[in-house]
Order: sequence, then structure tokens, then C-alpha cells
Amino acid sequence: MTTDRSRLHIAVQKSGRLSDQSKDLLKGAGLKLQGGKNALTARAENFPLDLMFVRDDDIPTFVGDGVCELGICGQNVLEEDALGHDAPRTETVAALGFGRCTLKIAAPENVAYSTGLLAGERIATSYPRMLGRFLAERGIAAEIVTMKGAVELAPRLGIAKFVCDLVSTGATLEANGLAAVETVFASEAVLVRTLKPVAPDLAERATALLTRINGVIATQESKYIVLNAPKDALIEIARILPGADAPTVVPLSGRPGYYAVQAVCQESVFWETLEKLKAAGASAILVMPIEKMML
Ligand code: PRT
Ligand code: ZN
Repeated sequence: MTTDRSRLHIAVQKSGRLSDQSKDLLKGAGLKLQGGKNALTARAENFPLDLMFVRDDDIPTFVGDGVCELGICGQNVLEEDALGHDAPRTETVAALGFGRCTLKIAAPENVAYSTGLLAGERIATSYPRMLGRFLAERGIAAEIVTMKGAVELAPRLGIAKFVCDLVSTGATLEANGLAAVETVFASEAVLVRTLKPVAPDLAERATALLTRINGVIATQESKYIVLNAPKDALIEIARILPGADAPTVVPLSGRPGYYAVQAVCQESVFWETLEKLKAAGASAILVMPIEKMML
């Protein structure tokens, strides 16, 4: 693949668990994407950015080598790659809040597990470097069996006694008679950028894109809250509002001693939060989504 050096390139997973949300994030940042379903690349019409669709395992290499200035992939894939290099090749610039999973060691359900049981056993995994580090840090000598996929089948096939695999719901482990016993690494999808030099104008565009993406991420969690409250409740209400800087407080006309409070909350607003606000004296509480935000 040759690349046009007058445009930015972002490596995203071609087809898999991160693909749709990666593209949605870029669309949410205002990019109009061209390119068919099976294309290897897609062009943003309204921004100097090309998407390159690759396997998730290749994304650290594409970004590390500087073929793509940016990339979206799981921290699990990045960490496994980083452990194979002497120096960092990519920099994480935003955690994206999707693709959450945990690399866990699992044992057959009928095993009364303790960490010491791993010693001398075989453990099947697609993440040999992270598992190796986990074992070395605990001084455990076990044999790592590297498998590309279907790791959960290893105990049944007699390949290994334990497995070390990604878990999200836990259904796969359960279906294979396995139970998680150790946590090796917690992961989510992240946006990374290359540590290779980037032309100043492209670096500037990358920073502009990052600002937009951070705005999208902030917007996903954030809510705009409006409520009415008596004067003596204002301090307590400001304390309860999650992740809000100084709220705007405006007197209500025709209701002496009462104020309208408006605030952007940058953390989740739960029903529990509303109940607390009500108990503190707030009424007519409205919670609204925020469409765009630039911090
Ligand atoms: O073709 P390509 O190489 O690009 O895709 P892939 O098949 O290697 O990756 P894919 O699409 O399965 O996962 C991409 C990324 O999603 C991973 O690198 C993780 O960062 C993230 N992710 C989040 C997961 C999971 N959750 C996950 N549950 N990746 C894999 N799994 C697998 C796991 O390996 C196990 O087989 O799902 C199964 C367990 O799921 P539960 O829900 O049964 O626990
Ligand atoms: Zn993969």
C-alpha cells in the first residue's frame, strides 16, 4: 500500500468488534466517509484523512512504522506489540470507551484454584508476552503455548490445562467449562498516534482531528442539566452535580428567592443523582443530551 503524504492516514479494523464504532467515532467527528463496504481504504471527503482497513493485530505496526499517523485499536493488541519492542513506537492520545475486555487466566471449573497451581503447567494464549510478564512478575515458571485463536478449546483438546484469553461477557469461558481465576490486563479501544516524525501541516491537522474526537467522547458522557432551586439549596446542588464546573444561576422572574440553575455535567447523570438533587430542594429538573462540544 502506498500512501499519499499530503493526507493523514488512520488505521482502523477492517471487520470485527471495533470496526463499526471506530467508523462511527470518525463520523461523529464530522467526517464524511467515501468508499465501499469491501474497500481497503476510504477517503474523508471533507478532511485530509484516509482510512486504511486492516486486521487489528497489524494496527500497532502500521502506526509504529509511521505508514499511518493515527490508529484505533485495543490496548491489549498495543501492549502485546509494545512488549516486543525496546522503545515505544506509538503514543495513546484518547481512550474511546468501547471494546472493553479483560485478559484473564481461566481454569477448568472443577479445579480448586490457587496461583501456585500454575507452576509447571501449560497455559494456552494469543498474548504470550503479556502472560509471560504476568508470570515473571510473580516468579511462576509455567509453559506458554501460543495459539492464534480458539484458545478456549485448548483444555478440552489436551493442549494446555489453563488458558489466558480476552473476556467480555464471560459466556465463552462458561460454555467451555472454564472459570476466570486471574486478571492479567484490562483493555479498551484507544486512539494512538505514531512517534515517527510527521510533517508540521499534517501534525496540525491531526491535532485538530483529536480536538474534535475528544469533543465527541466528552459529549457521549455529558448532559446539560436545568433545574429550579431556592437560594439556600444552591451550594448543596452545585456539590451534587456530577463533573460540572461553576453552574449558571439566574433569578426566576415572579418567584423571589428561587433560581434557575444550568450546568454541563461531564460525568454520567443517574436517576440517583436526580433523587439527590430533588432531596436537596431542586424541582423541574431537566436532563438533556449535548450534540456537540469543544473543550
Ligand atoms: O480480523 P481481526 O484480526 O482484525 O480481528 P480479531 O478476530 O482478531 O479481533 P476481534 O474483532 O474479535 O476483536 C478486536 C478487539 O476487540 C480485540 O483486540 C479487543 O481489543 C476487543 N474485544 C472486546 C474483544 C472482546 N471484547 C472479546 N470478547 N476481542 C475478543 N473477544 C473474544 C475473546 O477472545 C473470546 O473468544 O470474545 C470471546 C469472549 O467473549 P465473551 O463475551 O464470551 O466473554
Ligand atoms: Zn486480530
